[in-house]
Amino acid sequence: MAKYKIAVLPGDGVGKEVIEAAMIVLKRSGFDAEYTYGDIGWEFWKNEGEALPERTLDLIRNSDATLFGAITSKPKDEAQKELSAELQGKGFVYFSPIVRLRQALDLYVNMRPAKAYKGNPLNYRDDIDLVIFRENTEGMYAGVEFYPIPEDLKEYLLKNHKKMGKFKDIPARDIAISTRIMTKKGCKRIIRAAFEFAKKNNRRNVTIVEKPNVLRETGALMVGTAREIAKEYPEIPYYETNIDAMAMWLIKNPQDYDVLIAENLFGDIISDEAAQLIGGLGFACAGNIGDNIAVFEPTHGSAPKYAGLYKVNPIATILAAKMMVEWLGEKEIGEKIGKAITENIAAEKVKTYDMKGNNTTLEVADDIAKRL
Ligand code: GGG
Repeated sequence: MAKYKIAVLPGDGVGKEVIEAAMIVLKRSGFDAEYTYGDIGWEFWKNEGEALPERTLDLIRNSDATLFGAITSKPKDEAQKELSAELQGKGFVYFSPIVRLRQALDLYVNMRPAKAYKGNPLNYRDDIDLVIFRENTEGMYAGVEFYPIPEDLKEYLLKNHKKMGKFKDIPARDIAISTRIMTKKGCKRIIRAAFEFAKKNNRRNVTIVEKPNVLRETGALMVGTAREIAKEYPEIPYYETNIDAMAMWLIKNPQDYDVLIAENLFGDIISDEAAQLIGGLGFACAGNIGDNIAVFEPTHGSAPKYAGLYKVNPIATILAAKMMVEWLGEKEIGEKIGKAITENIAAEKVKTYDMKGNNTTLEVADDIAKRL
């Protein structure tokens, strides 16, 4: 019997291709696993009215870890039109499967490393090595939104919040509200995870990225909680930065930062910015991690225009596979994969179009696998 049970969710578009590539590397790496493929993505929405079927959630729950490719996601109205004729009008509503997956399985950490691999001509600098801990279940992506807003909500806000006064003459039907819901528990666990990671891995510093001078309540909760927890790790230098300043510092001196903690939306934005500093989305991976369940993925989407062309860079997904084996405790195998990736990049021979190469997704994977 294999040591690990791994769920594999290729998803849509190039998701299928990058997963095929990562599997070449995983199977050659000595990682002892049995793989079960699961359903997620657009075809399941169209045919079943559910892009993330319950059977897939069960597969993830019953596996040691999951490797996920990419999904196509469309706005609600567009999604509705593409639902198969027999499911139309039956009350099916489209939800982003990736957001639902994170929330349904309570995968509260979204860990996004941005490490510059030596010799990558796409690096902004060669000395960038930071890890973003993005809160993954609440904040601006909690999903509590209104448009139009209910009359009684408008009334309540007019009565209870003086800042609402300026909207009093605008009809409720013309007002949209998105909430940024943050809880003490949610703040505590993402901050704790970041400090524990920093401690275990001898990282240089931890920075909380927020905006408490404007987002006075939610921002204060996050920063206040970070200050409390930071006191338990006096050996780790702790900093606070506003999100807008962080966007600038990441360009000015990214090498000075190490572990960053951010709310869901802020973390989403700075992790794409950080990805660009180390070669773009072809090098950006993420671990969605809860207490016992974890799903690893490239951060890029399904890139429909490239689907079927075997053109996109598989390194982000191979890095996701590396993160997965390391999370499972297989440090040596992870290091071996990391070394093979470093060699492939430094050789500058077998590379995809984003690196000004002509090789296919699978040729890059083969080259990395041969170096293991
Ligand atoms: N591998 C990550 C992925 O597939 N991302 C696509 C995505 O996040 N789409 C936006 C959404 O589903 O809300």
